[in-house]
Amino acid sequence: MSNSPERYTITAALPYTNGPIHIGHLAGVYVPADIYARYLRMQGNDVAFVCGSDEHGVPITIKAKKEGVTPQDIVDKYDGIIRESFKEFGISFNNYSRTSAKVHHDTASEFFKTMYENGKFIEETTKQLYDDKAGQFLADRFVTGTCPKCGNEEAYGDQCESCGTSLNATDLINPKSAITGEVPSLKETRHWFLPLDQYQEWLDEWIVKGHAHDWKSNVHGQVKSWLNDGLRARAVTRDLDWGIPVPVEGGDGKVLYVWFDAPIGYISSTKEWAEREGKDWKPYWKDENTRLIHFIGKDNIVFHCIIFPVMLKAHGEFILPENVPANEFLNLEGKKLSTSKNWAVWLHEYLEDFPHKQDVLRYALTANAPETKDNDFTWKDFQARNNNELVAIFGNFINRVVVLTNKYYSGIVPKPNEYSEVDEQTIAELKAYPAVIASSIEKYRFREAQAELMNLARLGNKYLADEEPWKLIKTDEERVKTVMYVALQIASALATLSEPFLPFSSAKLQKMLNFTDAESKLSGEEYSQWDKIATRDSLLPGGHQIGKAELLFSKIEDKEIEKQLDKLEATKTANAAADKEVEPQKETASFEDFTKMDLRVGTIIEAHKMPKTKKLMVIKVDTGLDKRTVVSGIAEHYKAENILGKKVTVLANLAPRKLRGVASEGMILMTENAQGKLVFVNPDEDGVEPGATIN
Ligand code: B3M
Ligand code: ZN
Repeated sequence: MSNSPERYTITAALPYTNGPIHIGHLAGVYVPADIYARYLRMQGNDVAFVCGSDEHGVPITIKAKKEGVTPQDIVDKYDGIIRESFKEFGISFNNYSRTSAKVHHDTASEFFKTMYENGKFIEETTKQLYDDKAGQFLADRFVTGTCPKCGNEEAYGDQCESCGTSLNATDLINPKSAITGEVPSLKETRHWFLPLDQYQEWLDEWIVKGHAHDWKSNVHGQVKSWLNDGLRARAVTRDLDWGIPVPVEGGDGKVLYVWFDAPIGYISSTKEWAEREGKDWKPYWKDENTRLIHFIGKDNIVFHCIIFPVMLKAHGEFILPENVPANEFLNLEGKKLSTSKNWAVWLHEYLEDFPHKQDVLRYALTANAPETKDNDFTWKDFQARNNNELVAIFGNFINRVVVLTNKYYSGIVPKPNEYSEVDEQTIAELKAYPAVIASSIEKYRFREAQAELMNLARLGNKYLADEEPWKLIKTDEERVKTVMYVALQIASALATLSEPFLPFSSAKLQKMLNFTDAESKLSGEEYSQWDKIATRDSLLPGGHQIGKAELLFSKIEDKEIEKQLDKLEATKTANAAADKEVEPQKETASFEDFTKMDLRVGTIIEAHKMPKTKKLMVIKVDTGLDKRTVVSGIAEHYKAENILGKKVTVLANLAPRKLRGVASEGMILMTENAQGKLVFVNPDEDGVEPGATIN
């Protein structure tokens, strides 16, 4: 911690308002950013933590078209849901704005005009992809094709999400319109280009050389590889009607490219906040001493390390990011999170199933954060993190300390006697934790920082287990006073140091210990809430009254996890059904052909698995004409005893044939469900009797 407070502008990627947010968003961007912002505030720094809804761009218009509503309807709906989710999960933005707000339209237009008037764009008429059938140009997600860099066949017109490369739509191999599926033609249109190539050398100096040691290797490596490929000019305007109109001559019918306007949203959000707080926004974006940090997911690296910095540099009045600690991706139960396939844990749904357990999810996601490589969220791990760490270590320690202090001293912190060697050692370890955790946080290693917090809880747990005050109380009351005093100091340190990671539990614990960090700052103390642990002799002085014990965490039972896994299973089934290729229709059959088939309702009256086969079942069916044997390949899908009495559809006049020596007279009609299970084509309606023909 530097002694004098500093100014930080912390940004978190603006989520697209074309859907709710899920655990991948939290893990990748918002929980790390929040841990960092909360920590810096506790260190006494001046922090502007800003975000907002990203409301322009093709994904919004595609969603609006799909739902038959306007783009504004879509952004209003999801801006509300996302805002609520962030609030529920304690993501402590100083401001959360939205790019459809006037302050943003004004700020982005002004930004563009300044660059335009200073000749920072190349204005050019070029041939762009055009969908003759839809009558519109194809940019961004309106077109897909093969990425020229990595071969991903689902690359978009502006970016390949597989390798992260930023593209011009005309770079795509075998482009296809996402609107009509047609192969696009080329049509002339005029746009404004950001000449990235002119900044190649500067970026090389600033990032490849200048940030080789303090930017994460996954970020530095990607930037280096794009610079090695050579940067090219990128269009920053589009022939679209949803977005910020191009504010210069010739801009009619064109809007700013969403990735030009969105990062400027950080500046607009800061302006909106400063206005509300009666502050000046400019130092947060123009003062060289301000530390600007962008929290993003890896698919946004090119925009935050190349395109936006070039815009800031070209504009000339703004500071540049000090760091861009992008996370990799989080997977769910081994598969990529997917909004379109509903393969996600949606935050609003999580809270319905696990009310008041926001901290548990924050903790589990941080413990498995994809900080340097993609990582996997599993419900079993979520349960284990809660039950084996939060409940069994952190919660258990706090509960013991508070219960025993109430039991022995009616909740009043006892004055300690002489410290033993163990006490001295334990307090020395305690005082080291703020710096240990701070050091990991300041290196953006939040998994490591949180693990150290849990080690502090382990220190407390072990200290109590070793000292056993519940036994000592019978023989050495004076010793117990010291033990409980030391344990209470650890509990108090946990209440403070857990705040960035577990804000809700920290607040509950501070209330239980009857102090809030802010109040606990003795007047004139020249150190932060964070540093008081290492600098003060006593965090909870003897005589301080604590409150009653409340459970901080509760066990998560297996059945709650099963319910989540069942939900995912159902999603898999639904996706399989949606993805299932429908067999093409067979060639036309004449009515005569059809009348030759004699379809009857039958009832299964006997059934047994054919010995020495896996698939075959020998079934006796009452067809209304007779009781006959039919051999059917359903033994892997049904147990004989479960199909007795079932009404089925029988093709009665199929020529008899021998199967493994058993004569089969006819066929029971089956079909296959989405998971590939055979099911009966079944007239299982009341009153349908065997013999009824099926026409
Ligand atoms: N909305 C992409 C995303 O949600 C974009 C981020 C903008 S940050 C300026 O991943
Ligand atoms: Zn690619």
